[in-house]
Amino acid sequence: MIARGLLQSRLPSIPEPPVTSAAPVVGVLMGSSSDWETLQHATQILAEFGVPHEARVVSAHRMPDDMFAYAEAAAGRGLRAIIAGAGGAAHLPGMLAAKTLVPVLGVPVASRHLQGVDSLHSIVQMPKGVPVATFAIGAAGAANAALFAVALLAHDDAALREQLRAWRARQTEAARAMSAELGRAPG
Ligand code: RP5
Repeated sequence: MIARGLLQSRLPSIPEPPVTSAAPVVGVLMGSSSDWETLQHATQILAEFGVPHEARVVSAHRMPDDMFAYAEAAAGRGLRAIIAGAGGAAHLPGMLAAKTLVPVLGVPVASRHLQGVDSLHSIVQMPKGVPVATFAIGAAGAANAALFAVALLAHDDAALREQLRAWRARQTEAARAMSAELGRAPG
């Protein structure tokens, strides 16, 4: 385990994370604070399940050294998954994956000009050998990446597995209730 002081000295320019746990097991990274509107859907799910996590801005093209330092320290810090969201020519998930064996879950952020199709292609089209598990563009992808991380962690955590099962059951009940709501809709 890398001492926190040492880690901080290796990551000098990463701003204070908006969400943090003393011992995070999931890292939520994004290329810009403008991605937070999307990636907060991941941290909301992780918080709901009580999964210790942290969120940080680590830009692949503006902070490449910080990105590599984060990836190299990830396993030693106890991270079990990294959710990485970026927009445009979105290199962050793939370059993190190139520097760590911790599973990287990529979230394409909707971009201004191509609505995130550029981000999706950049993240999903990893050449053979360094995989990035890629999710849907935008909020749904961020939430699903977090649910996938929960499922990974639930593999050896019976309590978390039960939480996930109950979450799915509530979702099913909410969907079943939708038919009844149709009759009550105005008009
Ligand atoms: C990417 O460029 C970020 O992931 C973000 O989606 C996009 C725009 O960044 P800003 O110009 O808003 O900082 O690196």
